[in-house]
Amino acid sequence: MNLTKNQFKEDYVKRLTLTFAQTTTEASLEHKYLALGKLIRDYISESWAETNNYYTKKKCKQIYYFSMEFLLGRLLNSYLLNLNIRDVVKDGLRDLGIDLDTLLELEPDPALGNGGLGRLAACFMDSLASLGFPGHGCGIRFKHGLFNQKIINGYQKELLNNWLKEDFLWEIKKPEKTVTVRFGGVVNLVNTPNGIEPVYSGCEEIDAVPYDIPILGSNMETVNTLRLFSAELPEEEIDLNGLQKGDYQKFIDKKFAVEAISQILYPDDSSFQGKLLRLKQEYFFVSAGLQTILKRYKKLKESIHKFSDFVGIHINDTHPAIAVGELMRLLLDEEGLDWDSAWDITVKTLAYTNHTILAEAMEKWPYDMFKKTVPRILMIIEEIDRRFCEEVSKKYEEDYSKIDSMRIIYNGEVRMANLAIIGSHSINGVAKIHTEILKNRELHDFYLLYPERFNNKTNGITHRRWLKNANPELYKLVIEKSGPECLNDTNKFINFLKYINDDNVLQTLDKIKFKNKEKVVAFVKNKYNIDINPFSIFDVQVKRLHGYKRQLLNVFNIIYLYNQLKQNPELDIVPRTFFFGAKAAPSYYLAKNIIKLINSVANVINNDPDIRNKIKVVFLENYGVSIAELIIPAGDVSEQISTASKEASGTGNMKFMMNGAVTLATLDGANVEIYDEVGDNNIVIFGLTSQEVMDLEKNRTYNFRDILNSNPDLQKILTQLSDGTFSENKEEFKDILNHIYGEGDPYFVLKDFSAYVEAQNKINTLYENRRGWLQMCLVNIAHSGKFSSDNSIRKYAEDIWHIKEVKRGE
Ligand code: CR6
Repeated sequence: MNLTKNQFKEDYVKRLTLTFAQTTTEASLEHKYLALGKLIRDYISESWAETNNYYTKKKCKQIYYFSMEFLLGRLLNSYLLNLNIRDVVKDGLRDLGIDLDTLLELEPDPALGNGGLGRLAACFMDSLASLGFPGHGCGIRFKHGLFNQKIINGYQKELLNNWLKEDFLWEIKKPEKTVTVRFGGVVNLVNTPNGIEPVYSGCEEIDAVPYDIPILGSNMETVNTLRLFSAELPEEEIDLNGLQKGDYQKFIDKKFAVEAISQILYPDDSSFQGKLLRLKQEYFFVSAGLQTILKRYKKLKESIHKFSDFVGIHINDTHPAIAVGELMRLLLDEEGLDWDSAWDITVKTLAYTNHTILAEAMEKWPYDMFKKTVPRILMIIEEIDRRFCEEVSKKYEEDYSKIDSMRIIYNGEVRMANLAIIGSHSINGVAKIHTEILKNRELHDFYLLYPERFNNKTNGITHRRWLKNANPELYKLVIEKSGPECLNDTNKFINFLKYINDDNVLQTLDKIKFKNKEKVVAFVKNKYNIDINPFSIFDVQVKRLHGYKRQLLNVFNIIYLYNQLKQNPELDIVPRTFFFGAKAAPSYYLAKNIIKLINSVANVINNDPDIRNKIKVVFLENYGVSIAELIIPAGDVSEQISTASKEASGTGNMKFMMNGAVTLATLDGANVEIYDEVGDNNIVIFGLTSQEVMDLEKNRTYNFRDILNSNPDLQKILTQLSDGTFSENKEEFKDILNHIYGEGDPYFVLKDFSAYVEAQNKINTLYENRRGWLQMCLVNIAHSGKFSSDNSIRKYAEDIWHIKEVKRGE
């Protein structure tokens, strides 16, 4: 956008005065921030309306990305960067005596997601708009996002997230676009002159009110929409007469029950609890989204049979898989299509991404709960299932085990992954190895049945947020050295390799990293009063806390190091700071126990004079997008140490790589592709391979005691978990001990321990060679462009959605 400093200043002062009747000297910081936000919103609004009109006028095929989670992060800085007015705004505000960075800190960070899956959806939104693709998001406007984590005495406490306490600047409520979503009741199929029609009785009807957030592309032209639905009680039910008659309590109960649907995000990442409210949430936003899309489609005046030529709907994991049933319902019941036509449209419209192979994450709803909640959808799914079984039995005759493994309704449960697969034309995994495991193992039967539907789309991250926004100096260096062609094509980051032997560039890299580390040093001092050494290796593991991600392996190595230093305080090691950031699902006891262990170990190590500050351990509270933006640019070592085969892709691995960290990893998820890119010399790989893990699991031959018996270091560590070293309460770490002794070390922490220690030693050696280390960082940055979500989105667009970039001028 073209904006001069003077124009901006004029606009800003006017906005502040009009909104708050104040001058820049009188206004509070909050008002200064709000005025800036409102002004930027004005700047965006025109393009937003134009984009929508253009899509409709040109009848562009539009994609709707249905996702339970969108972990957007703060938006103001992204908007400024994408409008290309950040510098002008910063200078203009400075003239007015206002510091932009201070205002940016005032923005709430909307935490409408748990982890990688939600953040991926946000990166995809950014890439869609920046590349000029007509692609929007559809989800839930949770009143309370993911809980805020507070660490008290080393334990995680969950506090209610209240991101909507103040008005959220970027959303626009669209009450006129409200649709009704129906739950429960009884449905009878009745013969009418128009054919068989469902007749509902005793249903609960809920308003789905849309709130739109503009997704502004860096092309400064496209503004797509993220539509989040909020559950409200229909107005006609607010019967004031009733209230006067004393039905007040009933009214309150009802309002509470309805609003509960969009009240709170379930705090589970890669795990599933069959909670009724969750099923309602899923149906709620899927039904609202599909109804809205159909309404919009009607305006095009095209035949319903051509629906999939104009609309693509993406199912992000199984959470929106109920879309298969709901789209069928709309086409059959509302549009009056016959089954075969409706089914054809449904399959052509829908596409599904699988994000995990973990059995505990698979959504399977109890049949009775499903029937009670969405009776008409169940009827339809039963018919889909019946037809599917009929089709498959023709092919496999009496092979019931095959049919049983694939059918939707089985053993009293409705299996959502099976529904998504049967109802979609495309099924993709999120990294090469993950897709291979799906094809060859987890979904093998489906792969044999529908080989053409399966494809891989490796995840990506938007370099605009994770480099340009989070690490502006590094971004500037990369662009300056690798050429302006990088601006539109991150694959050209590879040009940066030319500087591998350029000492000036290497020194600059070093300086940038050091500055980023100093920011973290100041943050940690200010927040936790811990002194850390900016010259130490910043070794970072930030992600959700989960057994398979093996934060425990990391802690065991720290304890091992501690023991070594205690034995020999003179030991010459490269100083290290170990950072952790992780939220645990509130009912995941093992994960919470690991958080307690990290904090207890930190407490002992950080305060032990024998250690002489050679190692420090820092737990960063309330890890989310904003903390990620601080710590990732400062990382030297990126810990990606999941049990091979369990991490579908990972995306933190890509963010660290792009910011010049060296990856310490197992060959899991997208680590494999990072390894393929940078080669053996620029990554440190250790541990069991996926195949080895899967073989051990299959043969049940792993016995952790074999490892323990032959490793005195490990024996000592496990003993220390109950001998008072880290907690006076000897029972403190019982969940962890039970995980090893009771469950038999299911994630192979002990098995991979020695290899991990060795890998960490290798990191020390590599780090000591400064020039060599900086060269590794440079190689990683140069190859990271491959993992931009722009690349992922281009592939989704071409292979799955069949959409083209839209240039409004043409
Ligand atoms: N937990 C995967 O575990 C992947 C993201 C996004 C996850 C992770 O490896 O990078 O999805 N899976 O594809 C689920 O949420 C089910 C995740 O974030």
